[in-house]
Order: sequence, then structure tokens, then C-alpha cells
Amino acid sequence: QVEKTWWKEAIVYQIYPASFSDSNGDGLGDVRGIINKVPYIKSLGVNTIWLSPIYASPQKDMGYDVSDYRSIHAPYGTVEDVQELIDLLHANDIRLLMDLVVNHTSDEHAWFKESRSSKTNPKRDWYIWRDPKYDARGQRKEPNNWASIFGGPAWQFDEHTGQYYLALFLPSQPDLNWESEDMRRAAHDDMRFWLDRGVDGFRIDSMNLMSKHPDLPDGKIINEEPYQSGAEFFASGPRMHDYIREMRTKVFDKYNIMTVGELGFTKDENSVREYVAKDRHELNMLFTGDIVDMDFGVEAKYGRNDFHPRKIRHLTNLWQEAMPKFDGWNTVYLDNHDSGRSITRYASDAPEYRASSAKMLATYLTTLSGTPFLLAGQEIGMANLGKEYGAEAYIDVEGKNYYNKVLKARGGEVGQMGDVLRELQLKARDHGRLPMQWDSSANAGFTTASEPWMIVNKDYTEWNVESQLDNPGSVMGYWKEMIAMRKKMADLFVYGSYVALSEEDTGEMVLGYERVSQTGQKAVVLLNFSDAEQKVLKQFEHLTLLFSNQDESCVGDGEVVLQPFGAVVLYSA
Ligand code: ISL
Repeated sequence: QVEKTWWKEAIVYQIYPASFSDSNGDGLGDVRGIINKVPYIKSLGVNTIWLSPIYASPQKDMGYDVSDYRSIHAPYGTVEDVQELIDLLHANDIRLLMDLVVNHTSDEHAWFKESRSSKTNPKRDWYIWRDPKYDARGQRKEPNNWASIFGGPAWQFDEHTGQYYLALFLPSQPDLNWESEDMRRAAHDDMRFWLDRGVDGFRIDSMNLMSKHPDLPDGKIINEEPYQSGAEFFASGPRMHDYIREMRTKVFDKYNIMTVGELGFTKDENSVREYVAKDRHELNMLFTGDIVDMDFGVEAKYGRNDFHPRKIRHLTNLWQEAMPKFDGWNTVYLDNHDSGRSITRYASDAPEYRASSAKMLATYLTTLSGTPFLLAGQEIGMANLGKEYGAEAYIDVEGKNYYNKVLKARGGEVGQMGDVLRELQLKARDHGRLPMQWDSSANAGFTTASEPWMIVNKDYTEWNVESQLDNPGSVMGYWKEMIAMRKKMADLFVYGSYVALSEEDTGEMVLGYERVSQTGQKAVVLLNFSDAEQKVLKQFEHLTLLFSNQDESCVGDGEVVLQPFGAVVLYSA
């Protein structure tokens, strides 16, 4: 029997603050913009918001580089505005999760400025400083061979004190040293600052990178590159669980909050168990990330690796079946701000399939065990930037760094970059950060400025909130119904057990599973991940049609025929 709690019943709507709604016409979204849209958010039926970082930041990584955890990036608003948002959300029974980015800070954070000022500064050990190494020719070298996740070395030399600091992401995002108790205490205080203001939990960024192997050994050499991942020495390191437990006992347990950790690199069942098994008292849930990586290349994200429904069957079964073994809890998601939109990558945004695809994926997200997360815009079927956009449309640092690296290796021949552009068109982080498409007016009603901070996808004239608002047959109408159904039938869809259907039951291109409640209600979910009609091999007698994105006529006599990207939910009481 699964224990009931509010965070299991949460349906989370992720807002990327720069791109949601601009209230003051400067081309950038802001807190007031979110406040203005609370009635809209409420109308969807979602009951929780995850807000990507809004803290003071030089924005080298869109706010994931925080320079002060207790103040707000001025163009977004003020702490008072955020308090108003929290109170308004609570008055509407909506909870707010903030992004907690404490693996690293910005190099403009006061802590880092002090730390870098001298070797004897009391905050020197709040970051990870090491002496240089020297090669046989006496050339200065990094303390080890680790690569930055965004490209280049993970170490940055600081002339002032003659040492290197570790920065696993951008050079301007130095990693904090969680071994320092003073540093941990300061971070805990900053967490309390927000929890005391009523924040209902955190999505913990790069959660499992906070504990590095104390010896910082060289990473295993896996290719010809000058720098190697090294993740085996910084992901889920030796003290990681101590840090989480300390956060829990010293901070989180004093509040009724929800925690979701972003888990990178160590995604095996046992690692996952250690973070979310109920008896471990660590986190409520995790993003294992593998579901957004299904088409990532083997070595690099932008390497070619096509999606196949078999992959989503494998990962869905893996985590749906694993969690109950240790009383853990899943997240269910397909999109976030770090990649392309799932509709383009795992289904289809071609005009004839777009609405069906969006609804089929919505069916997936709302009928599994776990807490669903949707990225703003998903509820109207927002898709990636179209193929007509060239490399210059992509402004995010991750994709740009990769593009420029390959371009350099190919001698600057732009004409030879077609394969890389194809990968950007699928997976670049820009797609998940496109301005929200509110209506068909200029710049999709996102801003009144003539120049929004980033490109607005030109499909907005057709795909926008306004055109779907009063249309029950629209993608948004479907989302609203699915969300309402999940809430109404929580015993089945939230708390029911999961039973996989095999490829032999469904056919290769169809994902199928059953949900079964304590009282014996049953739902069968069948999702066609292809653009061809699929006849489901297994027969389903004594079940009636509960929900579908397609014409009812395709279900009869226990036989189900799915239209392209069709979704069918069958039911028996
Ligand atoms: O973005 C990724 C793949 O495209 C991931 O490798 C990502 O860098 C990793 O999951 C960590 O992401 C988080 O921390 C980063 C930030 O840039 C991301 O936006 C955030 O989600 C550094 O804070």
C-alpha cells in the first residue's frame, strides 16, 4: 500500500522565467509576468510550479550561475515580488518549488570574490583550489585531466594566487567545496531564507555532484580528447549522502516541503535507491535524466543516435518497476529547459501529426506512477524551432560551444556543419527555452518589446494559448481533461500499481502498460510512437474506452487499432 502525500499528487508546471511572460516590455520575462498568469496556470489544473532560477546572477548560464541567493535578478523583480507570487499561489492552492543551485556559484558571488582574494582568506576552502602540475617540459598543467561539462578543461587558472579552481560547468561557475562546514552552514541559511518565505520545496540542481573524491584523481581515458569526463570521481562521491542527510535534518525536515534532485551520471538502480528509498530519508524524488537523453549520442549529447520506442519502453519499465521495490517515488517527465522538445524528438511536430503527438505524450505523462512535470508550452504543443532556422538562431552556451569546437576541428568550413546543425535542431537547450506563445500578436504576446531576449518560434501564429483556450478538442483541452482525470481517479493513476505490457503484447512501436488500483480498478494505456497505424496484438475484453486522442471507431470487440501517434486508455471498474 502506497502512503499518500501531497507531493505524490502534485502536477508540476515548469516555468523558465526569462521566457514565460514579460510584464514591463524589456524583452525578458519577469516575476510580475508570472503573477499576471496565475489564473491561466490555475485553469490548467496543475497544482505546483517549478521555477528555474530567478536569483541575482550575471546570467552566463541563464541564472544557474548565482551571485546572491537572497536577492532576485533585477530585471525579474524583487524579493517582495516573489513574496507576492508565493502568497497568491498559496491563495490559489498552488505550491512553488524553487531551483536550488548549490553545486556551484557564479564567480561574481561574494563568497568566491573573497575566496579568490588570497590563499589565507577564511573562505579560501569554500571552493576547490589546487596547485598547478608541471609536465616534463616544465609547462603548467591542470591539477587533473577532468573536462568541463560545457567543453574545455574543468580547471581555471587564477593568476592572482597562482592556483587553479575547479569549475565543472562554465569557467564562471566555480564549484563549491562541500567539505567545508562553514560553507555548508551558509548554504543551509540561504535555503531557510526561502523556506521561511513559504517556498514549498526545491528542485536541486546538479544534486549529486557536490561530493568530489578527495584525491581528485585523473579521469579514465576513454577517447583522444585532451580532457576526460572524470565523472567517476565527482558524481555521487563519498560524502554525497552525508550532505543530503544533513540538509534534511538541519533544514528540510523543519518544513513540509518536497525535494526533487537532478541526478547526473550515476543512474543505476542502486544509486537511485540510495537517494529515494523511503527508509533512506534523503529526497522525495529524482530526475534520472535518461528519459531526456534517449537520443543523445554515446559520447557527446550531439552525437547521432535516433530515438526508437523500444527505448522509452525500457526506461519506463525500468523506473516504474524499480521504485515500488524500495518505496521510492518517480518523476514523470519528457521535457525540461536543457534539451529539445519531446514532441519533435520522440513523436512528430509535422502539421498532420502535431496535435495527436502532443496528446499522446500528455497521456503518457498523466497516466504513470510518479509526479508529472510539464514544461510551460507543452500544454499547447509547442515544438522545436523549425528547420528553416540556421545555426545563428542558437544562442545557448552549451550548443554554441559544441558547434564552435567541431567547426574549428573542421577548419572553419561552415558548409560541412550540416550534421551538427541537425543535432542542434533536435536537442539544443534553446528549444526548451523558447518564449511562451500566448497569442497571435507580435512576438506571440510574450513581450511588447520589438526585440525579445531570444527568438520567438514563428509557428506561434497558429500554435498559441489564445487559439486553444476555449477549445476542448485542442491540445490544451486534452491536457486539462487528463489532469482532471488523474486527480479524480487518483487511487488508480497516482497510487495504483504498474504492470508492463510486453512488446509481444503491443507490437514494436507501441508502448503499453496497465495501472491497477487497490480496489481492483484497472486501466490499460496504449500509446503509438509511430506515424503508421498499429494494430495492438493483445485483445482487451471487458474493458471500456476511458480516454483517447483518436476516433472511437478504432476500438472494438476488445481489439485496438491505434492511429498514427494514437493514444487509448481502456478501463474496468
Ligand atoms: O544540459 C545538459 C544536457 O544538455 C546537462 O548535461 C546539464 O548540464 C546537467 O544536467 C546539469 O544541468 C543543470 O545544471 C547546469 C545548468 O546549465 C542546467 O540548465 C541545469 O539544468 C549548471 O547549473
